[in-house]
Amino acid sequence: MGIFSKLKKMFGGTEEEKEEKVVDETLESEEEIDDENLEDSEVEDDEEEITEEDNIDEEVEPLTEEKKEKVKIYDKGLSKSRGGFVSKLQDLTRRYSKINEDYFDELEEILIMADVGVNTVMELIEKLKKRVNDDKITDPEELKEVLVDEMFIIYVNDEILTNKINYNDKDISVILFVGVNGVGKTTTIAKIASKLKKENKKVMLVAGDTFRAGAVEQLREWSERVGTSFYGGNEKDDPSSVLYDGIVKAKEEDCDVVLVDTAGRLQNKVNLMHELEKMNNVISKLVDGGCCETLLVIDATTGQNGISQAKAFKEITNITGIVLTKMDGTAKGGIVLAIKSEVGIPVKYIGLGEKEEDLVSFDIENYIYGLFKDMI
Ligand SMILES: Nc1nc2c(ncn2[C@@H]2O[C@H](COP(=O)(O)OP(=O)(O)OP(=O)(O)O)[C@@H](O)[C@H]2O)c(=O)[nH]1
Ligand SMILES: [Mg+2]
Repeated sequence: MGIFSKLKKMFGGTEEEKEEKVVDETLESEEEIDDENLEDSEVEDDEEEITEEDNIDEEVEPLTEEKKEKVKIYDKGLSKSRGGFVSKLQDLTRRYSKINEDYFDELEEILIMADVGVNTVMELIEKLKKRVNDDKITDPEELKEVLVDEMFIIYVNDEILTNKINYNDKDISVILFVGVNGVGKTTTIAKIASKLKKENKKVMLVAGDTFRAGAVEQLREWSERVGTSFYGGNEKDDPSSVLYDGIVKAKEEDCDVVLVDTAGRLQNKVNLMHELEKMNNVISKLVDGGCCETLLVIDATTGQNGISQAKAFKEITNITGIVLTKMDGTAKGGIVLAIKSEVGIPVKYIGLGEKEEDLVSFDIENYIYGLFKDMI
């Protein structure tokens, strides 16, 4: 069974549909089950049949309420991409009755337009051509699932890309948020602060963006709304000295986590590099183990531009994770694959809307399912 079919089984449909599916598939795979047997059998029995022998990895675990909620958020946040990128793929399948060179040319174009990234698209097309050849696939309908599976494989690709945030277990956890103007740094900090508060963590927000007028005030307002501690100097203060005082205050207040907003400008790479270096030195001086995460925020609607920002930031500082915001605002949907293959930094959070609960930890299975659920 393909990876996508497994995801569909895991996330898809209502509980009743799932139970029916289990029965159907058991019938297909276990010829010895006769009708009488099936009528009497409970779903639990069927699952036992399925997990026997080679089918052990096809067991479907019921989703917890929390996971169901997550599936819904991905579902809603990716609806634009389903209507754009994914519906183009569906249309392509409808228009071709046989796979040929023209089909691959069009497929290539659709994937490139969907922000998948040129190198990734080339890699994907090559793999698909090989699969078509090896498995003698002629029907585009049949290739759809292979395509989704190969996308998944590209993301997972031998490495374990963790979405876990590293917290400092020896000392206070300091997380820096970097990224260019308007990508969603400040709102992301507020959303994460609110999540941490719900986990009973004591949080301090530090306004390290002393450059843009109003930025300090904006973060102060968020801290009041969310109910966290706050430290901000005055506009035009040196961000590193604000950070120093902020961490000292956070320690005095016995905070668990410090979330640091930074100025979003990249006009001068050398300046920014020095500023981030200085901030990291301040953190290392005050905190055992130093900065535990530097999260780069990028706006999914900016496509290739976002990828270029990630590459540039990666050169000037040690980015440990990416927050991909505004995924709900793009119809393209493929940027996650470009980040994986062209940047190689794990996406740790994804923004699928403006509300606090719309920022969720990134999960490739939810993402692939949310995109392609209607296609296969
Ligand atoms: N639809 C949508 N909007 C988002 C998301 N994340 C952030 N935004 C919006 O993006 C806008 C900019 O967000 P900010 O947090 O102010 O961005 P910033 O990076 O701090 O901007 P500067 O401080 O100017 O550099 C706000 O209107 C947010 O509500 C998301 O996941 N989806
Ligand atoms: Mg901001």
